[in-house]
This record gives sequence, structure tokens and C-alpha cells, in this order.
Amino acid sequence: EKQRTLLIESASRFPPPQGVKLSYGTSGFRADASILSSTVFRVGILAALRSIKTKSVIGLMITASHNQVSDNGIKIADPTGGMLTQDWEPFADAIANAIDPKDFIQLITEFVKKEDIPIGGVQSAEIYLGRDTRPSGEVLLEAAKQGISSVVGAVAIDMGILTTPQLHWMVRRKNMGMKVSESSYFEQLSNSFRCLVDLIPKEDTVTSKVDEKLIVDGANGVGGEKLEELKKLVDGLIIEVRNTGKEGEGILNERVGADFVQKEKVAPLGFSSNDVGISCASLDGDADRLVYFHIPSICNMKIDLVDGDKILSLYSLFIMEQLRALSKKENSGMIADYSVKLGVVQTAYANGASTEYLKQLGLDIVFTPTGVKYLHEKAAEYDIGIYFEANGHGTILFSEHCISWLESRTNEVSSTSKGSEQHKAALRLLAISNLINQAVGDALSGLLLAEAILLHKGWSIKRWATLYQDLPSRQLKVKVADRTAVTTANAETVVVKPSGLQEAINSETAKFPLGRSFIRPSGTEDVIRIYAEASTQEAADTLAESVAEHAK
Ligand code: 16G
Ligand code: ZN
Repeated sequence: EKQRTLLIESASRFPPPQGVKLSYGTSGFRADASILSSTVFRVGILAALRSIKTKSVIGLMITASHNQVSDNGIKIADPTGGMLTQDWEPFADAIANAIDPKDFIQLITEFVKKEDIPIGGVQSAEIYLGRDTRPSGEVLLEAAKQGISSVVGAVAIDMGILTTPQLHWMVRRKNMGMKVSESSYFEQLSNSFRCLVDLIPKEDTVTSKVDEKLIVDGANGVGGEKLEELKKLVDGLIIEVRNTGKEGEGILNERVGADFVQKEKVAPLGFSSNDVGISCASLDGDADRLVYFHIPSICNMKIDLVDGDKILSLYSLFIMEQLRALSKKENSGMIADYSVKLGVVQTAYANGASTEYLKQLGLDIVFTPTGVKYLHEKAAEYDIGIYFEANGHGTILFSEHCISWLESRTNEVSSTSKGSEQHKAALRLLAISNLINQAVGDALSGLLLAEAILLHKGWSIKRWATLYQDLPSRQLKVKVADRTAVTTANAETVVVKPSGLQEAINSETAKFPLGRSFIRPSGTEDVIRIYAEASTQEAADTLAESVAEHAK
């Protein structure tokens, strides 16, 4: 009863917006910040319930990632640090859209009963709050806090301004019983990076010139400022951060950031012909995406893009090399007694040339629909699962079994095999598991891993970019009244509804050598997205346009 009064009272301070329908989607709730207070308040309540139910810390991140600065959003981190379990999404949608306060209270009452959540019992709730640098973040933070404190026994802990992956990392770590702070995050990343660098064979002759420095575009968001912190702890890398979002440097995500760079294939603002040939990287607004690029010529600002697919390829190659070293018999007699199941997860957006390359490496490749929750879940089925979206979101997951096996490999070595290639390979894989964020894709840890591998291999970004040649591709979107009219199957590669559309796409695609095209409803805006690739840019453009005509 006390709980009920508390909810009614606080809910009245956050009236929901009229005439908008919100959906939790692939990236939580996202909208213009001015209409989000009630949603964030309600998600605060949901997070408290989730925390009581799971007896764990839950995370709430206030961010709209690569969206324009006037937008904001909110996303839940589950106990493992991953995305909110999909069975709670309908409840999130329902409470966000309940206009009448009575309906709202009733939805909560019913859900609490159905899920058997012991509110007001011994189980308290703890929620970690993070936000990016958006000016609307503070007001929304307050709304989240009020939502949380309207559930009896729930406590909000403000972790301050963070990248999305930092918050997910903290939630995961806390629930593993470890101490949590931002400095422990930076320490873990920089220590494991150093470990990888120390394991680089000294005698190896460097075949090509390694890049002297890396310039990073921070999208004028939270990532740049965090990278400035992190780089102080990292020896052996020269990193120059641009678009840090400091006064006068530019606007969040406006012609900057990983999303812009990957979609437009041009250099972000703040880069000029002085940067030709230098290794560059771009983060998105909340630093959970990473792409690399270099500017090949002073004539224009077109870039040679190293996207998520190529980052995935670099990681895969390096991990395969380590696994191969581990399974080699050496004099020590130490042999791999278990074969590590390595898998790669991509989406339909993966460039066809990347998939071809990975196949040639002999890798097991699977496809899922777009959205981190799908890729992550699939990757978790392997001993080592690597997933990436072409847009630069991805990470590497290590199973517990694999980690303990690697640990035993490194511990039980006799003096003769210490320093052996096998021993080093196991140490490298362990360092990777510590460096790369196990909760979610993380641009900062991803960047340190890419840099460590490049140093190890003595590769420049130009060398990396030539691993394979991307097929020319084109992305378009068409605005539609109802994007749910289109449904797809087979990891979004086949249109199911409306009927006949897939046949039309097939006949367009057949006209072009190496042609491939698919359409899907966006999970984040009211559009249908079109992707096409073919052997030439003109062909990819034409294919995309003709498929778009059918989608209208
Ligand atoms: C969100 C997803 C991202 C996906 C993108 C697609 C998460 C954390 N983020 O940003 O993975 O690539 O949506 O957007 O899942 P779209 O559906 O509008 O094409
Ligand atoms: Zn993001």
C-alpha cells in the first residue's frame, strides 16, 4: 500500500507525452530529449524491479549514441553487463506508453505479481546510473533517480559521465563481486595492453613501417575526454585526440564520429589535408563504436575506411595465430588438450569481401539480425566468439571454460616451457580477454587491442586496409508511414512481407555481377533501409536505387 501511494505520487510529477508511441527497440528508448522525462522516470522503476528480481546491480545509461545532440535516450544494462533480457522488453514498451496513470500503476502491479518480485522485502535494489555529455542528461538523470526511489528499498548510485561500455563494464564487474571504479577500468585496459606489448617477439624484423601516431576523432562526445585520461596510462602509443567536445570544438555527432565516417566515407570535421597518410580512428557519441581510416590523397577528403568488418578480420587473424601456436607440439610435451571453438558473428551489412576473407581463413561464420543483443547472444555460444557490425560495434567473448583452460595453460608450465611460443600464446589470449570489454562493444578497449596487434605485426593502417578490398556498396533509406509493414527472415536477408517484394529484389540483383541487396525496417527510426553491393560503385548505386523504388 505504501508502495502504491509512493508510485502514484511520484508518477504524477512525470506526465507522459501525448501522441507519441515509444518502443524499446535495439538501443533502448530514443527520442527528442524534451519528451523523455516520463519515459526515463518509468525506466527507473523498471530497473529497480529488475534489480530486485535478479538480486543484482542493474545499469541505466542515458545516451542517444550517434544521434543528434537534441535527442537523448535510455538503455538498461542487465546483471551480466549485457542488454536487457528480451522478455522484459514488452513490459518496457507497455509502461512507457501507458498514458492513464491508473493503467500505468495497474501494469506495474500485474507485472510484479506475474514475475513474483518481492518489493519491500529483504532484497534491496541497486542501480548504477551513467550518462553521456548531452546537456539534457542532467534533467533526465533526475527523472531516473526519482523513478528508482519510488520503489521501496531501491537505491540509485550516480556514476557520473561515462561511455556506455564503461557503465556496462562496471555493472558486470560489480556483479562478479569486484570493486568498481573508473580508475579500475582504465587500469585494467592499460595493464592488459602493456601485457600484449611486452609479449611482442623482439627478434621479429619489422616488415613495414608502423604508423608513428594515431589521430582519434572523439565525435565531440564522451569518448574523447575518456581517451585523454586513458592515454596517460598507456606507454608506447602516440595518440592525438580531436573533437573532444571542449568549448568551441564543435557539436556532438555533427559531421563527426564513427557513424558519420562509416556512412559517408569522408573525413570528419577537424581533419585536413595535413593528415594525409596518418592513421586515424573515429568513435561514436557514447564510444561503443570504433572505425579506423586514413586519407589517401590531398585532392579530396575521401577516406580509405577500415570498418567493423576489417577490425573483426584483424582480431580473427591474430586470435587464430595464437590458437595455432597453442596447439603446436613442442619439446616440453605440452599439448593443447582441448580444441577451442572459435566463431565469428556478422550481420547482412558485413561487406561480402570480408565474409569471403574470413571463410578463406577457415573460420566458422554465422549471421544474425542487426542489433547488438542478437550478435552478442550468438557469440556467447563459442569458446571464443568474435562479433562485429560493419558500423564498428563489436567485441570478443571468452567463455569461462576457455578462460580457466588458458589460465591452467599458463600456470602449469614447467620451467622448460616458460617462454615457449605456446606459453606466450596463452598469455596473449588471456590479456585479450582482460583488455576487450566482455559486456558490450567498447571503442576504447577495441582501439587498444587493434593498436597492440598492429604493433605486434609491424603493420601500418595501410597494410591493414589491404587485407582485402571492400566491394563497393550503397546504403539508402526511404521514409514510410509504417515500417512494420516489412518483415524479414534469415538474418534480414529475405523479405517475407509484403509478398512479391523479394522476387523483385532478386531480379534487380541478378542484373549485376557480385550483386547483393537486402532491405529491412530500421529499429531506430521510421524508415526502411536498403543495402546494395556490386562489383562497381555505379552498379551498387543503381542497384540500391532500383531496390528502393520497389520498397516505396
Ligand atoms: C542500434 C544498435 C546497433 C544497430 C543500429 C541499427 C545496439 C546497442 N545498437 O544503434 O547495433 O546497428 O541500432 O540501427 O544494439 P537501425 O535499425 O536504425 O538500422
Ligand atoms: Zn553508440
